Amino acid sequence: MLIKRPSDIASSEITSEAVYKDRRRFLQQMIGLSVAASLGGYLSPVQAAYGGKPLTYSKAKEFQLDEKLTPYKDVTSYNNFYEFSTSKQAPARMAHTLKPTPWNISVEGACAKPGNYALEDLLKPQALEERIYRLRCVEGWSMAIPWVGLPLASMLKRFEPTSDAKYVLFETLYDTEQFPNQRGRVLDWPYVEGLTIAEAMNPLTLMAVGLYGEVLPNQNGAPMRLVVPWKYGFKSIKSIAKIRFVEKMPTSSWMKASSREYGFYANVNPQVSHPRWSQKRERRIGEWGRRETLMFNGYAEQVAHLYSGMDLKKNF
Ligand SMILES: Nc1nc2c(c(=O)[nH]1)N[C@H]1C(S)=C(S)[C@@H](COP(=O)(O)O)O[C@H]1N2
Ligand SMILES: [Mo]
Repeated sequence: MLIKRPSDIASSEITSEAVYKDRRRFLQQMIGLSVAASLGGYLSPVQAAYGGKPLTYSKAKEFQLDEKLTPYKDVTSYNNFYEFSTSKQAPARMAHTLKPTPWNISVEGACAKPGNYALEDLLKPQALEERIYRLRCVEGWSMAIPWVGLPLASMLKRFEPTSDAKYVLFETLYDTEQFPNQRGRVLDWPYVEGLTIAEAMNPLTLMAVGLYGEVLPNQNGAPMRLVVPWKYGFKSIKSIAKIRFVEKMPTSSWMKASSREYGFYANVNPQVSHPRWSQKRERRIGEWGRRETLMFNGYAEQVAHLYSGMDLKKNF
């Protein structure tokens, strides 16, 4: 059981605001200590709570980041989630209409094990890990976020994709009761994204179910969202209800909205401008000034080989 129900939570885990703040400081110190003490690829399981339901996970040693984390408050109150609103402040206020439990994921297309899966069953045998990733929005801001999730590859492998599976398509839930802005036409709903099978299977690609040690807040894409850290933020689709293995390159919602501005690959690239603005610099949320944007958002070592010989200006 990964996600604790309220009845499973011992009263000792329910803390007052003051205790919680102290504990937060304490946990940050503990995390620092255990990083120093670790020898293996993973550190021992940690449980932390920042306000939501706590998750049990291990810190993935390879995927830490020597940068200040974006404060929890900013991560959970400055969001892009057009199913609620195009305002970045609104999702945190509105996202209570989303009901992330129970949640089913429909798996379709070129695989041996299609079906309708309960999220719980997909997570049960898997060990969650914490990875700190940069998230770079195409609009020019960024964050550093401690996600909790599992490698997308380990989730996809159990569906046994066939050799026809050249791409993976993802869809957000379509439900105008839970997502009121799906009644409007700001995008062609449901939100669709896609990856090549090699991108999906790359060890960096994460299926996140939490952040800051707790179950994903609704506004961050509960109960399950993609995190593809070398691509612009819009590739990291939230509240996924469908996964389909396909032979042809999917057309994403943003490609449909403006194919001139948003391509399939959407790799972070300071050398390739958006038609309306430069991508050379970014503003880290919660900090002053601007920093240089890094090629592939700083993950070139892990992913540049996926695009060798490709014209990145054409394949933006
Ligand atoms: N379904 C869905 N997924 C989405 C979006 C959205 O509007 N709807 N916005 C994207 C964009 S543009 C960004 S930058 C990130 C923001 O994630 P965050 O709010 O957790 O920081 O989510 C991405 N995933
Ligand atoms: Mo974004």
